[in-house]
Amino acid sequence: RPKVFITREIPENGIKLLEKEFEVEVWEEEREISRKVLLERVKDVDALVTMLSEKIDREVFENAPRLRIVANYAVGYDNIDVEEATKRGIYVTNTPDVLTDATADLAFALLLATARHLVKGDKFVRTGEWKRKGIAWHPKWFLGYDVYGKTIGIVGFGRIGQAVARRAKGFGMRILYYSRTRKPEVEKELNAEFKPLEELLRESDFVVLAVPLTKETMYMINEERLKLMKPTAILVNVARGKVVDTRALIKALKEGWIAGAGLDVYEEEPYYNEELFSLENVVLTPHIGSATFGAREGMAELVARNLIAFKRGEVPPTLVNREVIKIRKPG
Ligand code: 8YV
Repeated sequence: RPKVFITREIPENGIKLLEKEFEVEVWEEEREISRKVLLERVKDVDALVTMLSEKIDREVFENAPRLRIVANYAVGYDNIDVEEATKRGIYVTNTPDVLTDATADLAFALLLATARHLVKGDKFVRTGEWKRKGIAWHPKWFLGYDVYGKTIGIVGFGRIGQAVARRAKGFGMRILYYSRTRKPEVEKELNAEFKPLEELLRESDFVVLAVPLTKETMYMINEERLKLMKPTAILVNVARGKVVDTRALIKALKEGWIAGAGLDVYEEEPYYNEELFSLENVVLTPHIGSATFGAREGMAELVARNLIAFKRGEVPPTLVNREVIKIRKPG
């Protein structure tokens, strides 16, 4: 039986499916696998299930002469050198769809939490600050930004961007979007207007980033673009940290070019930045966009379905590099 190595403990449902067809090995430690150990462990594997925290590049491929398929346990695959994989006839798959709603929910949670000072309010209650003050309420306390009926600008209008728009519709929002390609059918369905990025930034009360990390989107939100945003606007990032120039963002938050930010992703992860953490107008989560029971199980099942399809000589359902089929047939 072919051997698959899984670099993290993924939900049981995926492992069970894989065990029917593969010899399965799982890295069970809580800590990430080190580069050195990864290079060692891939030596005799036919398939690999990887996480965003692992760089899967030429060196990994060179150490894995039997490797035929890499199934990323994520929708984004900026951790994988897909071009190099394709050249070598290695299949690469990801986990779209199953995590779309979970990620869009988190984007909205960050949007609401930032706009309405949820975290600051929670701290105020639980630390006893409220009681110490001895005042039941004050009309000027914790004033936040209205959400209902405001304008949302969604940067990246793929599955997750569109799912954010669906939620925004329920909030009576005007929906603007920017994307590489215009999507006329969805524009109609969601009542969304396409805008060039600069215009979107100028007009939006909330800007949500939902683009993949590519050469084009790297540091897309820089100082110049942050300056275009409204001083009352809130930026939400559930995409990748490197889509935003963090130094410029901190400046923008400190100097009031924008009102706040809700971030789930960072330039490096794990992330630590005292300057950012000292700001009260940010809400921070540790890259948990897809961290729901349902999404994680869906991801595990999809990873397994991709590997099993490949083993049976079928095209994996969520293959990223279709060009690879010309180089090597699945199986
Ligand atoms: C990852 C993500 O799945 O899917 C993505 O692209 O960013 C997350 O949902 C998670 O970090 C595990 O790799």
